[in-house]
Amino acid sequence: MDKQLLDHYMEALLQGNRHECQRIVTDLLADEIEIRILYTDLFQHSLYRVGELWETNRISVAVEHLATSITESLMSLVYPQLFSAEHIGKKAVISCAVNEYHQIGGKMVADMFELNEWDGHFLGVNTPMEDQIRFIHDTRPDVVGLSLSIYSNLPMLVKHTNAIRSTFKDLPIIYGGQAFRWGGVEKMEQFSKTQYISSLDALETFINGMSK
Ligand code: B12
Repeated sequence: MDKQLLDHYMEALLQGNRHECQRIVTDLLADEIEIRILYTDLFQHSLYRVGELWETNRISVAVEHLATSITESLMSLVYPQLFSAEHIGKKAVISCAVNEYHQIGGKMVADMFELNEWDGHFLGVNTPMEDQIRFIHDTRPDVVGLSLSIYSNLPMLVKHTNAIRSTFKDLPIIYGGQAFRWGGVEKMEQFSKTQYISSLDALETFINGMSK
Protein backbone atom coordinates (compact mmCIF):
# COMPACT_ATOMS: atom_id res chain seq x y z
CA MET A 1 0.00 0.00 0.00
CA ASP A 2 1.13 3.52 -0.81
CA LYS A 3 3.26 4.93 2.06
CA GLN A 4 1.76 8.39 1.80
CA LEU A 5 -1.73 6.97 2.14
CA LEU A 6 -0.65 4.86 5.11
CA ASP A 7 0.88 7.87 6.85
CA HIS A 8 -2.20 9.96 6.19
CA TYR A 9 -4.49 7.22 7.51
CA MET A 10 -2.30 6.78 10.60
CA GLU A 11 -2.41 10.49 11.33
CA ALA A 12 -6.20 10.55 11.02
CA LEU A 13 -6.49 7.44 13.20
CA LEU A 14 -4.36 8.93 16.00
CA GLN A 15 -6.35 12.16 15.86
CA GLY A 16 -9.56 10.18 16.19
CA ASN A 17 -10.68 11.52 12.81
CA ARG A 18 -13.15 8.78 12.07
CA HIS A 19 -14.62 10.48 9.02
CA GLU A 20 -11.28 10.73 7.25
CA CYS A 21 -10.44 7.11 8.10
CA GLN A 22 -13.82 6.05 6.77
CA ARG A 23 -13.32 8.07 3.58
CA ILE A 24 -9.97 6.36 2.94
CA VAL A 25 -11.42 2.88 3.47
CA THR A 26 -14.51 3.62 1.38
CA ASP A 27 -12.27 4.81 -1.49
CA LEU A 28 -10.11 1.68 -1.24
CA LEU A 29 -13.21 -0.52 -1.33
CA ALA A 30 -14.55 1.41 -4.34
CA ASP A 31 -11.19 0.66 -6.02
CA GLU A 32 -11.86 -3.02 -5.25
CA ILE A 33 -9.00 -3.58 -2.85
CA GLU A 34 -8.81 -7.20 -1.72
CA ILE A 35 -10.24 -7.48 1.81
CA ARG A 36 -7.23 -9.51 2.93
CA ILE A 37 -4.94 -6.67 1.83
CA LEU A 38 -7.13 -4.05 3.50
CA TYR A 39 -7.07 -6.03 6.74
CA THR A 40 -3.33 -6.67 6.83
CA ASP A 41 -1.73 -3.71 5.02
CA LEU A 42 -3.97 -1.02 6.50
CA PHE A 43 -5.71 -2.21 9.68
CA GLN A 44 -3.12 -4.61 11.07
CA HIS A 45 -0.19 -2.43 10.03
CA SER A 46 -1.64 0.67 11.73
CA LEU A 47 -2.61 -1.19 14.91
CA TYR A 48 0.88 -2.68 15.24
CA ARG A 49 2.17 0.88 14.93
CA VAL A 50 -0.33 2.00 17.60
CA GLY A 51 1.04 -0.80 19.82
CA GLU A 52 4.62 0.47 19.39
CA LEU A 53 3.60 4.05 20.20
CA TRP A 54 1.67 2.87 23.25
CA GLU A 55 4.49 0.62 24.49
CA THR A 56 6.94 3.52 24.28
CA ASN A 57 4.54 5.96 26.00
CA ARG A 58 4.19 8.19 22.97
CA ILE A 59 0.42 7.82 23.00
CA SER A 60 -1.95 7.25 25.89
CA VAL A 61 -4.16 4.25 26.53
CA ALA A 62 -7.09 6.51 25.61
CA VAL A 63 -5.68 7.13 22.12
CA GLU A 64 -4.97 3.41 21.68
CA HIS A 65 -8.57 2.59 22.68
CA LEU A 66 -9.88 5.19 20.25
CA ALA A 67 -7.78 3.87 17.36
CA THR A 68 -8.90 0.32 18.17
CA SER A 69 -12.57 1.22 18.27
CA ILE A 70 -12.35 3.20 15.01
CA THR A 71 -10.70 0.19 13.35
CA GLU A 72 -13.43 -2.15 14.61
CA SER A 73 -16.13 0.14 13.25
CA LEU A 74 -14.36 0.40 9.87
CA MET A 75 -14.36 -3.38 9.54
CA SER A 76 -18.13 -3.20 9.23
CA LEU A 77 -17.74 -1.33 5.91
CA VAL A 78 -16.68 -4.66 4.46
CA TYR A 79 -19.84 -6.42 5.61
CA PRO A 80 -21.97 -5.91 2.46
CA GLN A 81 -19.30 -7.85 0.55
CA LEU A 82 -18.99 -10.38 3.33
CA PHE A 83 -22.66 -11.20 3.56
CA SER A 84 -23.20 -11.38 -0.19
CA ALA A 85 -20.83 -14.35 -0.50
CA GLU A 86 -22.41 -17.71 -1.40
CA HIS A 87 -22.25 -20.37 1.31
CA ILE A 88 -21.03 -23.92 0.75
CA GLY A 89 -22.22 -25.42 4.06
CA LYS A 90 -18.81 -25.53 5.79
CA LYS A 91 -18.42 -24.03 9.25
CA ALA A 92 -15.62 -22.57 11.32
CA VAL A 93 -15.81 -21.55 14.96
CA ILE A 94 -13.23 -18.92 15.88
CA SER A 95 -12.55 -17.54 19.32
CA CYS A 96 -9.88 -15.97 21.45
CA ALA A 97 -8.22 -18.13 24.04
CA VAL A 98 -9.39 -17.80 27.64
CA ASN A 99 -7.93 -14.60 29.21
CA GLU A 100 -7.43 -13.05 25.80
CA TYR A 101 -8.98 -9.65 25.15
CA HIS A 102 -7.53 -8.95 21.70
CA GLN A 103 -10.33 -9.66 19.29
CA ILE A 104 -9.59 -7.92 16.00
CA GLY A 105 -7.30 -10.64 14.61
CA GLY A 106 -9.83 -13.37 15.41
CA LYS A 107 -12.61 -11.34 13.86
CA MET A 108 -10.55 -10.96 10.67
CA VAL A 109 -10.04 -14.73 10.59
CA ALA A 110 -13.79 -15.36 10.90
CA ASP A 111 -14.37 -12.82 8.11
CA MET A 112 -11.89 -14.63 5.85
CA PHE A 113 -13.92 -17.81 6.26
CA GLU A 114 -17.09 -15.89 5.34
CA LEU A 115 -15.42 -14.36 2.28
CA ASN A 116 -14.43 -17.86 1.22
CA GLU A 117 -18.05 -19.05 1.41
CA TRP A 118 -17.96 -20.67 4.87
CA ASP A 119 -19.96 -19.78 7.96
CA GLY A 120 -17.40 -18.06 10.17
CA HIS A 121 -18.76 -17.97 13.71
CA PHE A 122 -16.78 -15.60 15.90
CA LEU A 123 -17.24 -16.15 19.64
CA GLY A 124 -15.23 -13.14 20.80
CA VAL A 125 -12.90 -12.69 23.72
CA ASN A 126 -12.42 -14.79 26.83
CA THR A 127 -15.29 -17.16 26.04
CA PRO A 128 -15.62 -19.77 28.81
CA MET A 129 -14.35 -23.14 27.60
CA GLU A 130 -17.46 -25.09 28.64
CA ASP A 131 -19.68 -22.72 26.64
CA GLN A 132 -17.44 -22.97 23.64
CA ILE A 133 -17.48 -26.76 23.82
CA ARG A 134 -21.27 -26.77 24.04
CA PHE A 135 -21.37 -24.45 21.01
CA ILE A 136 -19.06 -26.79 19.06
CA HIS A 137 -21.25 -29.68 20.05
CA ASP A 138 -24.36 -27.89 18.75
CA THR A 139 -22.92 -26.46 15.53
CA ARG A 140 -20.54 -29.31 14.53
CA PRO A 141 -17.96 -27.12 12.76
CA ASP A 142 -15.40 -28.41 10.24
CA VAL A 143 -12.63 -26.48 11.98
CA VAL A 144 -12.00 -24.53 15.17
CA GLY A 145 -9.63 -21.56 15.31
CA LEU A 146 -8.04 -20.12 18.45
CA SER A 147 -6.37 -16.74 18.65
CA LEU A 148 -3.56 -15.88 21.07
CA SER A 149 -1.93 -12.45 21.40
CA ILE A 150 -0.33 -12.62 24.84
CA TYR A 151 2.48 -15.16 25.07
CA SER A 152 2.04 -15.67 28.82
CA ASN A 153 -1.45 -17.02 28.03
CA LEU A 154 0.07 -20.05 26.25
CA PRO A 155 -0.68 -22.43 29.18
CA MET A 156 -4.36 -21.42 28.90
CA LEU A 157 -4.28 -22.26 25.21
CA VAL A 158 -2.89 -25.71 26.03
CA LYS A 159 -5.66 -26.19 28.60
CA HIS A 160 -8.23 -24.95 26.10
CA THR A 161 -6.96 -27.36 23.43
CA ASN A 162 -7.00 -30.26 25.90
CA ALA A 163 -10.62 -29.48 26.75
CA ILE A 164 -11.64 -29.47 23.07
CA ARG A 165 -9.60 -32.60 22.27
CA SER A 166 -11.07 -34.60 25.13
CA THR A 167 -14.50 -34.31 23.50
CA PHE A 168 -13.71 -33.87 19.79
CA LYS A 169 -10.88 -36.24 18.89
CA ASP A 170 -10.67 -35.51 15.16
CA LEU A 171 -11.72 -31.90 14.91
CA PRO A 172 -9.04 -29.83 13.13
CA ILE A 173 -7.81 -26.93 15.28
CA ILE A 174 -5.89 -23.98 13.88
CA TYR A 175 -3.96 -21.40 15.88
CA GLY A 176 -2.78 -17.92 15.14
CA GLY A 177 -1.96 -14.58 16.66
CA GLN A 178 1.12 -12.62 17.47
CA ALA A 179 1.87 -14.45 20.72
CA PHE A 180 3.58 -17.04 18.52
CA ARG A 181 6.26 -14.50 17.62
CA TRP A 182 7.69 -15.47 21.02
CA GLY A 183 7.44 -19.25 20.40
CA GLY A 184 4.95 -21.96 21.29
CA VAL A 185 4.19 -23.41 17.84
CA GLU A 186 5.85 -26.79 18.57
CA LYS A 187 3.98 -27.04 21.83
CA MET A 188 0.60 -26.57 20.14
CA GLU A 189 1.38 -28.75 17.13
CA GLN A 190 2.07 -31.69 19.46
CA PHE A 191 -1.70 -32.13 19.55
CA SER A 192 -3.10 -34.19 16.69
CA LYS A 193 -4.79 -32.40 13.78
CA THR A 194 -3.57 -28.97 14.79
CA GLN A 195 -1.83 -26.35 12.72
CA TYR A 196 -0.35 -22.92 13.31
CA ILE A 197 -1.22 -20.45 10.55
CA SER A 198 0.89 -17.33 10.41
CA SER A 199 -0.99 -15.00 8.05
CA LEU A 200 -4.28 -14.36 6.29
CA ASP A 201 -2.57 -15.37 3.08
CA ALA A 202 -1.69 -18.80 4.51
CA LEU A 203 -5.20 -18.99 5.97
CA GLU A 204 -6.75 -18.62 2.52
CA THR A 205 -4.61 -21.48 1.25
CA PHE A 206 -5.76 -23.59 4.22
CA ILE A 207 -9.45 -22.71 3.62
CA ASN A 208 -9.16 -23.52 -0.08
CA GLY A 209 -7.70 -26.94 0.80
CA MET A 210 -10.53 -27.61 3.27
CA SER A 211 -13.24 -26.42 0.86
CA LYS A 212 -12.71 -29.30 -1.59
C1 B12 B 1 -5.72 -3.00 20.76
C2 B12 B 1 -4.80 -3.69 21.74
C3 B12 B 1 -5.30 -4.03 22.99
C4 B12 B 1 -6.78 -3.89 23.35
C5 B12 B 1 -7.61 -4.99 22.58
C6 B12 B 1 -9.04 -4.54 22.32
C7 B12 B 1 -9.74 -5.32 21.25
N1 B12 B 1 -10.98 -4.92 21.03
O1 B12 B 1 -9.24 -6.22 20.62
C8 B12 B 1 -6.77 -4.06 24.90
C9 B12 B 1 -6.81 -2.69 25.54
C10 B12 B 1 -7.87 -4.93 25.49
C11 B12 B 1 -5.37 -4.66 25.14
C12 B12 B 1 -5.00 -5.20 26.36
C13 B12 B 1 -3.73 -5.68 26.64
N2 B12 B 1 -2.67 -5.67 25.81
CO1 B12 B 1 -2.78 -5.18 23.92
N3 B12 B 1 -2.60 -4.53 22.19
C14 B12 B 1 -3.46 -3.98 21.37
C15 B12 B 1 -2.77 -3.63 20.05
C16 B12 B 1 -2.43 -2.13 20.04
C17 B12 B 1 -3.52 -3.97 18.78
C18 B12 B 1 -4.05 -5.43 18.71
C19 B12 B 1 -4.61 -5.70 17.33
O2 B12 B 1 -5.79 -5.65 17.12
N4 B12 B 1 -3.72 -5.92 16.33
C20 B12 B 1 -4.12 -6.07 14.93
C21 B12 B 1 -4.50 -7.53 14.60
C22 B12 B 1 -5.15 -7.59 13.23
O3 B12 B 1 -3.29 -8.26 14.58
P1 B12 B 1 -3.15 -9.74 15.19
O4 B12 B 1 -3.90 -9.81 16.45
O5 B12 B 1 -1.71 -10.07 15.19
O6 B12 B 1 -3.92 -10.67 14.17
C23 B12 B 1 -3.39 -11.06 12.91
C24 B12 B 1 -2.53 -12.32 12.95
O7 B12 B 1 -1.83 -12.48 14.16
C25 B12 B 1 -3.50 -13.44 12.66
N5 B12 B 1 -4.28 -14.09 13.72
C26 B12 B 1 -4.72 -13.58 14.90
N6 B12 B 1 -5.48 -14.49 15.52
C27 B12 B 1 -5.55 -15.60 14.74
C28 B12 B 1 -6.21 -16.82 14.91
C29 B12 B 1 -6.11 -17.79 13.93
C30 B12 B 1 -6.82 -19.08 14.10
C31 B12 B 1 -5.33 -17.53 12.76
C32 B12 B 1 -5.21 -18.56 11.70
C33 B12 B 1 -4.67 -16.30 12.58
C34 B12 B 1 -4.79 -15.35 13.57
O8 B12 B 1 -4.43 -12.85 11.77
C35 B12 B 1 -4.56 -11.44 12.03
C36 B12 B 1 -4.57 -10.77 10.68
O9 B12 B 1 -3.34 -10.92 10.00
C37 B12 B 1 -1.49 -4.54 20.16
C38 B12 B 1 -0.33 -4.08 19.30
C39 B12 B 1 -0.05 -5.11 18.23
N7 B12 B 1 1.17 -5.32 17.86
O10 B12 B 1 -0.99 -5.73 17.72
C40 B12 B 1 -1.26 -4.61 21.66
C41 B12 B 1 -0.53 -5.82 22.26
C42 B12 B 1 -0.98 -7.11 21.60
N8 B12 B 1 -0.99 -5.79 23.65
C43 B12 B 1 -0.05 -6.06 24.52
C44 B12 B 1 -0.23 -6.08 25.93
C45 B12 B 1 1.02 -6.24 26.74
C46 B12 B 1 -1.51 -5.95 26.52
C47 B12 B 1 -1.87 -6.01 28.00
C48 B12 B 1 -1.11 -7.07 28.81
C49 B12 B 1 -1.62 -4.59 28.54
C50 B12 B 1 -1.89 -4.41 30.01
N9 B12 B 1 -0.82 -4.14 30.72
O11 B12 B 1 -3.00 -4.51 30.48
C51 B12 B 1 -3.39 -6.26 27.98
C52 B12 B 1 -3.71 -7.78 27.99
C53 B12 B 1 -5.17 -8.08 27.92
C54 B12 B 1 -5.43 -9.56 27.70
N10 B12 B 1 -5.43 -10.36 28.76
O12 B12 B 1 -5.64 -9.99 26.58
C55 B12 B 1 1.27 -6.39 23.83
C56 B12 B 1 1.56 -7.90 23.84
C57 B12 B 1 3.03 -8.22 24.06
C58 B12 B 1 3.29 -9.66 24.43
N11 B12 B 1 4.53 -9.90 24.72
O13 B12 B 1 2.51 -10.55 24.51
C59 B12 B 1 1.05 -5.72 22.41
C60 B12 B 1 1.82 -6.40 21.28
C61 B12 B 1 1.46 -4.25 22.55
C62 B12 B 1 2.93 -4.03 22.77
N12 B12 B 1 3.67 -3.72 21.75
O14 B12 B 1 3.41 -4.13 23.84
N13 B12 B 1 -4.59 -4.55 24.03
